[in-house]
Amino acid sequence: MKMSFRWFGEGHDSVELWQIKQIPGMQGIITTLYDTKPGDEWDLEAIRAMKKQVTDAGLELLGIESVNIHDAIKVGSPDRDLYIQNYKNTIAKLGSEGIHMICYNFMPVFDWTRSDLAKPRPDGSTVLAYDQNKIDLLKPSEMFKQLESGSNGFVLPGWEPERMAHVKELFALYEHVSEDQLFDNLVYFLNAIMPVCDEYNVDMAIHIDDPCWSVFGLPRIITCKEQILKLMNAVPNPHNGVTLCTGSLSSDPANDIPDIIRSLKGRIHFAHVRNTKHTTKGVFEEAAHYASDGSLDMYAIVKALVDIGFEGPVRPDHGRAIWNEVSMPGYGLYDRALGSQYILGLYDAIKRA
Ligand SMILES: [Mn+2]
Repeated sequence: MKMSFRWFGEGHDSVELWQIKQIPGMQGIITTLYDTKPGDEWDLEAIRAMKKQVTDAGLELLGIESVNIHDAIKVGSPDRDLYIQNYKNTIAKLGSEGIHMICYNFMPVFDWTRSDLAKPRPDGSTVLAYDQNKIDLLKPSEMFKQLESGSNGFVLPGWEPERMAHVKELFALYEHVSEDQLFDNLVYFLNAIMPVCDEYNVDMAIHIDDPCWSVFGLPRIITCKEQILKLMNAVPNPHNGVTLCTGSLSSDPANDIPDIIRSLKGRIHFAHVRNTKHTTKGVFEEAAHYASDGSLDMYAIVKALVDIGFEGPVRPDHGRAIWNEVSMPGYGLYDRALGSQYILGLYDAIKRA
């Protein structure tokens, strides 16, 4: 596996590339062009500048998270082919610049949902947390306000204010979209882009829905082993793959993560490896990567990735806020650096055993 770090780009991130470079074993960066809107075709010069910035820092640009999908594609409206063409052009440009992995998600309206961005833990650290009971009391617009006020001044990915200004219209768009229709629209999209992925050798890696059940009545489809395999079989091209996010999958404790990893040999193109702690159904919080701090068997997860021969990028995903660091919630330097070392320690020991 190649250890990587998500970086939001200059002006969007409290962490700098030189700091990331000093983390032992850190090979590369996962980033995106934050000034592009879903549906836009990416500019070639901007892609080159982004890549140069990363390589000048002695790091490799290991993939994009994310090239976001326009709602027309998710809803399946008549203008979707225009946005799919833009997406294909972006894939071609990324591939021609040596960038071969694109993470994306197919969740309606919200990329991810949390009820708390800074839940205190007994040791004084704070973490992102989810409590379905709290979410049930909120309207989507209230949740957005809550997240925005807790974001430490950063724009949270997937929660851009321009987008949230239209949250009512977005909900109306999805009013008549069933889970089956959403799934069919995803398959339509993937079938349309696979020839370009073949030509430029670009792996598409869909992120697991977070949390992996319906929130605010919106359809959710990438939630469990059965659904993931259904998508892999519907579009059997190996460029149609997964971002295996252990944190998102673990939101439903019924998901046996090592088993899911083993069922996806050759189809995992990117891994988010982190730990969560569960209390009751629908209630969880993010934990330190160290296995005993949460509910996941981190050894079994890394072992399964090694056993299926996974060699793609992995990132520690989120971290706790520790040592008074102020950052975008979940995306500080310190705890993600610690987490990367724990994952690499497990990886080295498993490889040598
Ligand atoms: Mn993730």
